[in-house]
Amino acid sequence: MLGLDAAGKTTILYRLHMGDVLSTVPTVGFNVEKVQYKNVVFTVWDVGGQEKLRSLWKMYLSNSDALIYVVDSLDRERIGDARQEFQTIIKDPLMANSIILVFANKQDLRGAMSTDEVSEGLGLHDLRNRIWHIQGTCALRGEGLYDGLDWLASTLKQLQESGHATSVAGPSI
Ligand code: G3D
Ligand code: MG
Repeated sequence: MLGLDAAGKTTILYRLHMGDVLSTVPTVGFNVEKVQYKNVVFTVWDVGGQEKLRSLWKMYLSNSDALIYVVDSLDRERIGDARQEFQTIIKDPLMANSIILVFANKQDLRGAMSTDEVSEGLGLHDLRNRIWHIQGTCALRGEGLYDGLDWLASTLKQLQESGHATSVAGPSI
């Protein structure tokens, strides 16, 4: 799970009570949580805002079958920055086969970009040969989070059943 600073990643992690928290690794600058929801074990990397740490995101990407990218839908000024980061991440060869879930967060706030505007802002519609989904969320109230994860879980299940190569054996991302 990635996204610009203050997009809502930590709030989302906190809101997700996806069954048991399997492990928590508190580390300076970022949190790593393993949580299980349905058929999927999520390893959630909540990367902090420090530039130096953010540039290490490549390390986190190996073995991920899905990317959750979180956007602050109110922050029209930084949607360009979000687009740049998002496009860099998904174009990395390590991410070539990963499916993409975008949380257009902070939908509760007046003036927030719609999911269509966020899709436009990130350039989602221009992606070729990628499986993606955008979900409006309000992390504060926990709204939309499980809808997004349901999409992730069922899409990964379908891909695995159809023999699509996933980077990890078994139902995990
Ligand atoms: P980050 O981990 O991506 O950096 P945080 O982001 O989870 O720390 O969230 C940044 C701020 O946005 C927090 O406010 C948090 O409460 C708020 N926030 C997160 N999700 C939502 C949402 O869906 N709606 C609204 N209105 N606010 C949200 P503070 O004031 O604690 O810094
Ligand atoms: Mg955070």
